[in-house]
Amino acid sequence: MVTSAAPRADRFALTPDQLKQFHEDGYVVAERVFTNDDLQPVIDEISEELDRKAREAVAKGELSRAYEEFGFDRRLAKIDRENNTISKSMWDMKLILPSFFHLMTKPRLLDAMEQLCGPELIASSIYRLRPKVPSHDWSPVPWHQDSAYFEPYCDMSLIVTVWLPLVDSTPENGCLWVIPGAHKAGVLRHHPDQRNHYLVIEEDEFEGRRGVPVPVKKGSVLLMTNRTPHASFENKTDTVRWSMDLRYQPAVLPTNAKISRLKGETITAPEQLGVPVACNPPEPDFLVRSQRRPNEVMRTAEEFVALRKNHPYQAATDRWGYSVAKRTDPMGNPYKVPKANQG
Ligand SMILES: O=C(O)CCC(=O)C(=O)O
Repeated sequence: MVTSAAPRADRFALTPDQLKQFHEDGYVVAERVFTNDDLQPVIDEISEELDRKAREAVAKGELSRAYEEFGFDRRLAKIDRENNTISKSMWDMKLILPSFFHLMTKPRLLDAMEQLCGPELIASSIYRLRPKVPSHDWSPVPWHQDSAYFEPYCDMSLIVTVWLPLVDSTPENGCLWVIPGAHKAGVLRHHPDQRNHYLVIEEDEFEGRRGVPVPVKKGSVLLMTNRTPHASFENKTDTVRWSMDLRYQPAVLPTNAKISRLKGETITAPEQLGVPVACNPPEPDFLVRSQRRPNEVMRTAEEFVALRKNHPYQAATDRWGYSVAKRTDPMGNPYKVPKANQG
């Protein structure tokens, strides 16, 4: 007898209005995608890392005390007033934690991603952790489209950004802003900022369209297309705006995930000039949901951590005078390029 898995009772679905807004405006907020229980392991693992870094800094004489009496939303803000290397060392993709994998693969989130990208679903492992501490000059992120960082070949395909706060995000603590409808114009001109850290769109490129703030509560997510211009400004509170951003794409697009290719999917071969190995070659993709090759779905956090740590650097197209190899992190250090790929 053939048995099939029972449908999950808590399957998540974006409503028709939400789907319409996503496609028309380039963004939508989906509420209550995550429970506190979903987010707590991430908060706990980040807090453990922070605790370890704070104690290490105290032992080295780089911090007067560890501020352990403060909770998740305040401790790093207190530390940062004395020592700003700790917050910078947690920014971006520097932390690779098992709980990140569990969050990226939560069934309700993947349900929404499947609605937008289809059933053969890749998590592009371009994930970022952003502890936006108060009054910092590096944590505001200038106007940009995520596609500006990706391969031009993928410009007109859909890669979904999932922006999720680990505390409520508000205009005061630096929530995201978006330009509704501007995703329809394609990829606008970008240039590297003065520190060669971020890419920037000058506001006159928006031809009069104005940005709107998008406050998002903890547990909810902001979904954006890869061409939705967005930015975030200074955190004017005394707490930390912790957030993560994740990305998903259909497997039909270029991907460096180790999966078999199906008929009609993009494959990369030397003779296929112009097809990149992935939409963002410097970082590794993995399969998170699949009907047609379920055995190739990544199942464990250990695999994710190993993939992330061992990914061999793959060059990306440099269309703005801003290649990853030349980029600097918030501390002014070059991004790590594995030795085998240098020079
Ligand atoms: O979290 C932020 O402040 C910026 C996020 C962002 O630029 C992104 O998700 O692409």
